[in-house]
Amino acid sequence: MERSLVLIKPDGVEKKVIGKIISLYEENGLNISNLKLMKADISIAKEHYSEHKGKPFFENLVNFITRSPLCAMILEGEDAIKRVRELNGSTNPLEAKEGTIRNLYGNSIRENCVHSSDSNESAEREINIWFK
Ligand code: 3AN
Repeated sequence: MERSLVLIKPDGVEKKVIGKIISLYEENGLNISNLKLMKADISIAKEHYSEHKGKPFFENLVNFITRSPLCAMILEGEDAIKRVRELNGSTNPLEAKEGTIRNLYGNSIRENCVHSSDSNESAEREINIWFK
C-alpha cells in the first residue's frame, strides 16, 4: 500500500473547494489516513519546498503557502502517488487536462491548488514534515 502527502493549498481552502477535492480523491478509491487544517509557518514551508531553495520563485512560493490555512492529508492506496498526481493534473493549470483538480480550481503555476508527493522518498520525507 502506497502513501502520498497531499496539501490543499491556501487558494483551494479560500475558494471553499476542500470538499470537492476530497470527494474526487475518495471517488477514485483513495483512502484518507490522516487529515488536518493548519496555517503553515515559514520554517515548515521552507522545509517542505527545500528542493526549490535558491530558485527565483522560492520566496513567493513560501509567502503563498503560509498566507492562510491549508489542508494537509495522507492518502493511501495502490499506486497512490501516481494516481493522485494524475487527478491533480499538470503543475501549470493552463496545461492541466480537463477535469483534473488544477484544471478545475488552479489559478496559476504558483496558486495551483494542490500539492502531492512525487516519489516514495518524497512521500516519507513530507509525511514526517507535516505529520511529525
Ligand atoms: P509539483 O507540485 O507539480 O510537483 P514542482 O515540485 O515542480 O511541482 O513545484 C512545486 C511548486 O512550486 C508548484 N506546485 C508551484 O506552486 C511552484 N512552482 C513550480 N514552478 C514554478 C514557476 N516556474 N513559477 C512559480 N511557481 C512555480
